Parts: sequence; C-alpha cells; structure tokens
Amino acid sequence: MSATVERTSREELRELQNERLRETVARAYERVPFYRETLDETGVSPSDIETVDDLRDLPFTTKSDFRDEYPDGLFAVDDEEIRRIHASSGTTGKPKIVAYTAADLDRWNEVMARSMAAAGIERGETFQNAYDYGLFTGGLGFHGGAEELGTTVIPASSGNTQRQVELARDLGSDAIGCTPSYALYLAETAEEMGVDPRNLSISTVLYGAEPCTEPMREEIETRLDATGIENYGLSELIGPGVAVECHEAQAGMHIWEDHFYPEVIDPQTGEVLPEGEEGELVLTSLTKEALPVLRYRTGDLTALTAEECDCGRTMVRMDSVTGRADDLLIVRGVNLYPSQIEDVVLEFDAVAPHYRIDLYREDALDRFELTIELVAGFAGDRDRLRTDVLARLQNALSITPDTLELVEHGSIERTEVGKVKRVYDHR
Ligand code: DLL
Repeated sequence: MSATVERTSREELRELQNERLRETVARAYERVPFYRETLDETGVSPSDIETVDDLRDLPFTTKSDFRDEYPDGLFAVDDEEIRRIHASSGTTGKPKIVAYTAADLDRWNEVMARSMAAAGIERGETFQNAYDYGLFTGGLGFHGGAEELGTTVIPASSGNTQRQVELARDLGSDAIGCTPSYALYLAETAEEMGVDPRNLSISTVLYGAEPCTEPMREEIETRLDATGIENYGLSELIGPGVAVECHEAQAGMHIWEDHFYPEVIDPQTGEVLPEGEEGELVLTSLTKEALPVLRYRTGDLTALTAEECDCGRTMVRMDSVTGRADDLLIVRGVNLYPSQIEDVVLEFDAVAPHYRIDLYREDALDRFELTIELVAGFAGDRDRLRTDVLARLQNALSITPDTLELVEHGSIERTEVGKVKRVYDHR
C-alpha cells in the first residue's frame, strides 16, 4: 500500500481496518492457543468481531501474557516461516521475544520508510542510524526503512560517539536517528572535540524510544540546529514505525492506522476513553502475520486526536508519551511522573538536560533526592537557583525533594548505548 493511504478518508480507512481486523482476529484465534482460550473464556467468537467498534468486547493482552508465553507461545506461524527474531529491552524479568515473517519485514520497511518520509527525510539524503543494532528493534528497523526510502544509510549503531561525530562531519549526514538523550550526548561530545554541532549538516533528528519533554526537544533543536521529529513504537507491535510526527506540523505523532488500531483506556477501569482524554494506549495489530496482537496494553500514557492535521494526513495523532503507567512514582502519597519533574527543571536556563531521581525509604518514610546538573560555565548564584527550582516544583507538583543537589556540568553519567535511566528507586 502506498503512502496515499495516509491521506485517505476516515470512512475508507475504517473499511480497511475492519477488514484487516477480521482477518487478524481469525488468524489469532485459529493459530494461537492463548487467544483461543481467552476468547472462549470471554464468550466471544471471532465472527462477533465485525468492526473496530466490536474490539471493546475483547480482553486485553498484557506484558505478563508475553512473559507467561515466553518465548514463542504467542507466535502464529511455524518456525520455518520466521525470518527474524528481536527482543525487547526488558529491564526486569525475561525479555519479550518477537518474530517476523518475510511479509512482516516488508511491511515494517514500508511503515519505517513512511515514517522517515513524514519526518522530512528524502531519497538520496544520508541517514546516520545511531539506534542500537542487534536484538533491539531500533537499529534494524530504521535500517530497513532507510533503504526502502532510498537514503544512503550509515549503520553507525549506538556508542563510539567521537566516531559518530566524525562520520556526521566527514560524510555530511543530513539526518540522524537516535534516542533523545543520545542526541544531546552527541552534541556534547562534538563540543568537547572542538566541533560545533550546529555546523554539522544534520537537519533532522529523528528521535524516539524514550520519553522526551518539550524543553528537551528544544534543547536538541538548539544544540544541533536541526528539526527534532519524534517517533514511537514498541517491539510487541513491530518496533519503531508505529507513529511519527510529520515535519509539516510537528503536532503529535500520526499513528499508521492502516497497520495498528489505537484505543486509549482508563488504566484503572479499562474503560475506553473519548478522543482527547489521556490514558493508557492500547494497540491492535492489523497486518502482522508472525505475531498478531489483540488489544495490547502498552503501559504508555497519551491522548489521541483525529482532528485534521495541516499536513493533510488523516491518520490520528497521539501526544508525546508523558510516562508509562508503571513509571508512576508515589512519593509520600503524591503521584509523580519523572517527566513532570523534567518539565519543571528544564524551564531553567541554568539547568542542563541531565538529572537523576533517587528514592529511599527511611523509617517508613519516603526520601526523595533530586540531582540536577548546571549548564557549562554556570557562574550565577546557586542558592538563588536552588530556591527558585524548589519553589517551582512546589508550585507545579505540590512536592519538593528532601535534597536538591546542583552538580557541575558533566557530573551525571551519560548513556551511550541503550535507553537512559533517570530514576533509581531504592525502596
Ligand atoms: O523502543 C522501539 C523504538 C525504537 C521506538 C526506536 C522508537 C525508536 P522497545 O524497546 O520495545 O521498542 O520499547 C518500547 O519504549 O512502550 C515506550 O514506553 C518507549 N518508547 C518508545 N518510543 C517512545 C517515545 C522501542 N517516542 C517502549 N516516547 C514503549 C516515549 C517511547 N517513550
């Protein structure tokens, strides 16, 4: 299916989704014992699911289902049909193993090429792929899309940052794909090498795989003098290639709804929420062969809008992920997402986009320590800055840390490979 599907009418899109959903449900029911059992238990037969509106009758699939069915209990094809395996970067417990048939890989390349084109990257340009290659879906996912689109791909993978700077400079990379924290690390490394990152030819940073607040995006755009475009995805559904911002509007990420059907639910009750309300994103794959997923609870918090976008694409848009349902920190009874803290502290020009949160329990009480980093060459009044940051936190979040440490630029460890870790819950 060509990119014209991105601008099809909502009615035509709905028809396509309904048709694909019926095939997916039938496939999952026939080939995956897990789905057969859960549907039978719920009393739903595949023929009851005629349109996407009927999805609400289906039970959710969760991360623990992936864990229980480890490694291949959710696969819907025989081993000989599988062309590739990836695994998710689970921090605890077993990784989630995911599989692709040849047709799945083709579709993945297609949605990735569409994502890169929507980001404003063009055929013939040079794309530096600094997502990690290997079991993580980022590296090979972007690689396939970049080739499909017709860019020259530099398979740099993550790490080796000085060499990445040299590659970008010497080969004239037009765009780079990486995590938002890595984009900043790259800029910092370039500066240390005496290379002004704003003078690199990179004009698009296609970032994703980690949360990124608006102040963080601004920092990336300024430091690299480039446009920051966000993309979202997860291994369980495909990898990267689920949603991306368009460069025309940069106003939320278009979900490739011809392949992934989105719902947003109240994470407590499971009830489907109306458009515009924030809740947990639930996704159903519409074309996956090896690993069809029905109503997968992503754990990611966002809101959807079907309002027309300036770019002319009709596919719904999701907001940046504000946090994961399981990132929620309950500190002295107050609900807190790390991104809320990031939003507040990065408003201060004197604060660099690096911070860490440490939580301890002492005598049955929570102890909350926040460490923030000063920008290079900070010469202002630290006590004053500390007082101002504490006041803003209290004002915005009704909580202040027990200690707020201001550290010199470069003191907080950087992440060169993989996803950044900012919260250390020692409780
Ligand atoms: O991170 C796929 C990916 C690769 C997306 C490269 C974008 C770019 P997983 O390792 O399975 O797959 O992790 C998926 O990462 O459920 C979110 O919690 C988080 N995540 C991904 N993109 C974003 C984003 C890849 N733009 C999990 N903002 C997801 C916030 C994101 N979180």
